[in-house]
Amino acid sequence: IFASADDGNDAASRYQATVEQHFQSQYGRPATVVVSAPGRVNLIGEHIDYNDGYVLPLAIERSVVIAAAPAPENGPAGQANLYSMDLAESAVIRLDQELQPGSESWVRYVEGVLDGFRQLGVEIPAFDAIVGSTVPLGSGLSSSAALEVATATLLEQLTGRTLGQSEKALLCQKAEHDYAGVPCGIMDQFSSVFGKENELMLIDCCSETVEGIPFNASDVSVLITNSNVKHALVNGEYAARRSQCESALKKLGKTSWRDVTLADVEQANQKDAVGLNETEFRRARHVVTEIHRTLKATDAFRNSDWELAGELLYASHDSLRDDYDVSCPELDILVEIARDIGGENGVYGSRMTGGGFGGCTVSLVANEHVDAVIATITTSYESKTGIKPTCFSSRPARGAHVVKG
Ligand code: GAF
Repeated sequence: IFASADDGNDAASRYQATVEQHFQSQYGRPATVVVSAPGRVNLIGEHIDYNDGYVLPLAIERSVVIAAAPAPENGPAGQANLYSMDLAESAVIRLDQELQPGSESWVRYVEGVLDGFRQLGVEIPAFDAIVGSTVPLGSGLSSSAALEVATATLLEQLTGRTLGQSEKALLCQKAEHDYAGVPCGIMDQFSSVFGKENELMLIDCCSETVEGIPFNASDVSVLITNSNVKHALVNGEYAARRSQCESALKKLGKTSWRDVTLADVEQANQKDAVGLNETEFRRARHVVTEIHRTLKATDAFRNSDWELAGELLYASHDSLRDDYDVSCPELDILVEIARDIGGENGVYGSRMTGGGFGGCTVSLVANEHVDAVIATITTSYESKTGIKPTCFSSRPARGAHVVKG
């Protein structure tokens, strides 16, 4: 846990220096460019970024860092050489051929972004790179979006083609669709691009605009707890949720979830009405109630009303568990532990965050209780599941940027 803003920034600088040094020892020359792009944690507005909703994430003090340099004159032409520090794995991307989706590895996120630049008519020069990440991989904190956005930020430097912020986020979202096969919304890539210190982001997923919500609260922390479980079939389930929602919206006779009320959904559940099946009814109920909760929670955060914000976090979790079916026993246990600790011991609210089926919870915790809360969560979760959780808190961090170059 970083005790102060300076600790967080120091840790980030140290990590950037480590990745840069790794470049020097691997390739025998200094990196000319170093870029950093953060992961994110979503406070509320889950599974509604692809349902015309609003989401309220913050970029976190955990990032993907890439150190790179153009290939040396005498090096192998027409390829990008990559090395992942976390996976201890090298990869070569051939730049003298067409890029094609198909890879199953982390390299697909890089390839997807390279292809996005190519489709803009930008020529990619040969380069060498080291990739490092302090975002836990595959834990619902957007490690893949951070890698995509870091890659795009690197390519801006290497090619001289600068993208608009939304353009960059959307290019990265397309990389995720085309190369990872995940039909995601815009939240993760927007968060990694638009993040600002001391601000939450209210992202309007219809207009694709971002409003900064000040959050430099000295009295509460955003505590992230990794359940350290990942359940299979996540991607298939994600795509299934998307199509169930599309089908429900169509049956409701609307073109946007913004125009659907809870009364519409409830009516549609009556016999002989438009015929939402039971699953579609619950999906629809999650979408409309979560849109409403997100706007209400945004006001609560604006007003530093932590009790109300916390209640809405719990309500969001219940809806994701019961109506959207994207939680899992381990996440439910973490949220129950938070509820048991309770407001009187500093926990205002808690919920699963990100795509679900494992990964992390996010909790709103009074600062003076954070250490005690972490201790209780750790002991309790381990005794109930046999798994050690990982906890850290994060303030809102700066979005993707060039560290050197
Ligand atoms: C994943 C997706 F990538 C996001 O777009 C979002 O839908 C999220 O799951 C759920 O809110 O992170």
